[in-house]
Amino acid sequence: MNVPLHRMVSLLLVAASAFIVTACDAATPPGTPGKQAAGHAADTTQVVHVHKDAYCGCCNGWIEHMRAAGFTVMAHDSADMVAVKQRLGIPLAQASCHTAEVGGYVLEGHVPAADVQRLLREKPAARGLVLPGMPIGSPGMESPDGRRDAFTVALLGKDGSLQPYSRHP
Ligand SMILES: [Cu+2]
Repeated sequence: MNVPLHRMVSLLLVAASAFIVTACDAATPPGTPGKQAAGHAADTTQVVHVHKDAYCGCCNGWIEHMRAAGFTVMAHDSADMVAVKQRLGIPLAQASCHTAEVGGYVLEGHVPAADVQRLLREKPAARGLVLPGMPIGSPGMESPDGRRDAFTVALLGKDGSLQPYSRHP
């Protein structure tokens, strides 16, 4: 059931965000916990601001993942995510569902918290991290059958260039 969704995603990324949300919701397991206390002590002093569509289920899954890793997350619903991505300098070819800001960096999509922590620790001269699409098995995109697709998070340069940042088998 995930294969058609996965194929659809790349096509949908340049389409209306409402379609992305629909695909997103379809892949989100029901019963995702709504609240989870952020109790871990970590290098997460900076608030993660997440821009998302109000009806995006997997966006909430990623938010819970970030909170579980110790981040403080503030969610901001937007009816025009394409405009948000353009404002924050996310190339549309790299688009996913939600777009986040933390510590002067942008985060596109279901980037694992460990990569964000490394980013904030190493502080490279870059615009941020991008994980285009919505890879099955990435944080917030967990599959009920346990499937995990390989994916690579890329470092987005200030000039729009991309280079591999972390590979997730
Ligand atoms: Cu998503």
